[in-house]
Amino acid sequence: MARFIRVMPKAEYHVHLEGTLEGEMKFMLAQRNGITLPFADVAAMKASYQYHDLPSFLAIYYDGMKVLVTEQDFHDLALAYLAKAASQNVLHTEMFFDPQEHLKRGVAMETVILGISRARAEAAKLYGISSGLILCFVRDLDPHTAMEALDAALPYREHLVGVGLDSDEKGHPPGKFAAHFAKARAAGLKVTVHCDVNQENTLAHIRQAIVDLKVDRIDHGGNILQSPELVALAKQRGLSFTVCPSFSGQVRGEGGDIEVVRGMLDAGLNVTIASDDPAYMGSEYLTEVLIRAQRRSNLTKAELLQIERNAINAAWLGDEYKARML
Ligand code: ES4
Ligand code: ZN
Repeated sequence: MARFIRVMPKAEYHVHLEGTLEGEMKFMLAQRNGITLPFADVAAMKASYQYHDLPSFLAIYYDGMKVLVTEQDFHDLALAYLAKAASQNVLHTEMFFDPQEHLKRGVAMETVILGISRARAEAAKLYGISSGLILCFVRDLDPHTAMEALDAALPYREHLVGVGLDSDEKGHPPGKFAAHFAKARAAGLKVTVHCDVNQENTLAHIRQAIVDLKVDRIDHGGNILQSPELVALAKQRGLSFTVCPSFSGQVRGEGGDIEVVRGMLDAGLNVTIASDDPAYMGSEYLTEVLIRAQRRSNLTKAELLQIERNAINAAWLGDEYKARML
């Protein structure tokens, strides 16, 4: 079964590029940029990756990304992830990034986007992997800075496929960003939002996302199983869900996404599986995450193929391109 998962063609839509920053690269970039990390070595740093909830994870994740400064840094980060994904037979990936965190530190939007895009072009040539880029609004920062990030990115519109909404969900419903999503849509971008499992008011957030914002995808979203009405609506819309069993497995013990994969599949939802923040989750990339999900939910080979078919179908690419991949 593990071999089947390893060789199966795959696609990934829920991976935060800053969450693919491996300890070794963090040390290398810190040295290159003259930044001192408060750890003796990579092992000590990795040992500090202890989380008990989403905020305690996010604090470590945001602190870690401070070593990303130059265009070359963003290039190296993206190329390393794309090489790893391609080595696992990921044919296509759409990657999140959190520009507000970089703008805040004085790193220009151009530096971030052009570095990542240079890596995307190289990876397409070197490894045959295609990719898209999704600008995430950091929902617990001032919404005004999210609008500034969008405005700064729009001159680079052709480098993006969509916008997302991530970070700490508590007290920050998707509806708070309605104007941001409307502006992104007007520019032809797709929309997805994180509605993480077992956060506060998750069902209300899912309803806002589907009914009010008419999102194109939902990230996580497993609490939808509590509402047959919303399940029916999601199916009617053909919405896909990006479920991250590894992240939830590590942050909340046995709770979270790993618990909902079987139920979501049985409910007939378009489930896709993704790695979220692999460098912070024991370096579990898509193959390892699928192996974890397979074991926990007793997924059959047919179901695994269905999950990856769902993923290919959910790509924010033209139909002609998708037909070639299938
Ligand atoms: C994130 Cl809400 C959330 N979950 C996992 N990784 C993240 N990176 C930024 N926001
Ligand atoms: Zn995420």
